[in-house]
Amino acid sequence: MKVVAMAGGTGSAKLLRGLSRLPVDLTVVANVGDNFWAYGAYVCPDVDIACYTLAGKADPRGWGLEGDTFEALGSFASLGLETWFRLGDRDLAVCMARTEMMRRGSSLTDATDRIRRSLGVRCRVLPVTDQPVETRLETPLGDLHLQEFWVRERGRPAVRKVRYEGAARAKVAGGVKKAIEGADRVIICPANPVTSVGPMTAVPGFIGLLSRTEARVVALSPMVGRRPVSGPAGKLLRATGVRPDSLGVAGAYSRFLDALLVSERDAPLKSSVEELGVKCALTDTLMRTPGDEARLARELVEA
Ligand code: FO1
Repeated sequence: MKVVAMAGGTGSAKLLRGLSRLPVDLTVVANVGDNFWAYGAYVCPDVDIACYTLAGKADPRGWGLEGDTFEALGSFASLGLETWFRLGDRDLAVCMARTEMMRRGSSLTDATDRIRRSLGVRCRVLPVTDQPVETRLETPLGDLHLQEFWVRERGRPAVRKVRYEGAARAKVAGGVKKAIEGADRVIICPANPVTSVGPMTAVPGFIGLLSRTEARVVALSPMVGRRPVSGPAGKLLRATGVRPDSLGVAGAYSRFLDALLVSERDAPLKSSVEELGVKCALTDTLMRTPGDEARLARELVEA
């Protein structure tokens, strides 16, 4: 079975680990909206956490490499740079290698492929597009990059508006188009609908691909009640006028979604989700152990 997993950050990475243990042909399509320039290097957090997790090298905190050191960061600080973005030394090396490959003419897709192979990752990891797309938030502190909002400002500023800069000029990467067209299942990981899935569906043609594919499109909701399992999804769903719960997620994805796995605590939402034409299955959606990751991966493939 050919499975395409659309992935964002931490929650997605856990599910990818579960999916990678199933006997399926897995392709990961990663968000690029939170890509960020730091210390002269092009950082691609969602591409990287997918690769690090699938290589068994991710730090349990949800970003970066396990056991990494922060010597370069100390040097940047003593040189007077702001160091709120804590990029580890080996992580910095990966990002610098990517920057160098791209400076010499590689696409982000090709650079990602070299990186995932060097880490020993067997499945394909594809950035959704090779053009820059940047999630930017309008706040009382001004127009902020997602990393400035989430890491520097700790997600505190009010958010008035979210936009995906560059998305209108971007193109779905060729490998992504082929993977979705040839898939049996497209799985939307429990990613932030606004900052992880939104930048992908904002790329012209992506929603058409999801709507037209013969693959079943299934998602695992990142919300339990009105709270996200992690990250700022609740606040950002509200800012974009979407109900901050699984019904809101179903509505946001209803144009292309066949089934949604929802927390059993949200059983009262089931009939409203199904009125949107989306099959709703109830389960324990939290991933505390590798057993949970594998169970949810299986349930999604079978949904
Ligand atoms: N998240 C943090 O909360 N603090 C950090 O200092 C931080 C550094 C960092 C470095 C590299 C990287 O790939 C990700 C990093 N993240 C950090 C995670 C990142 O901000 C977001 O969680 C993702 O962009 C969301 O997908």
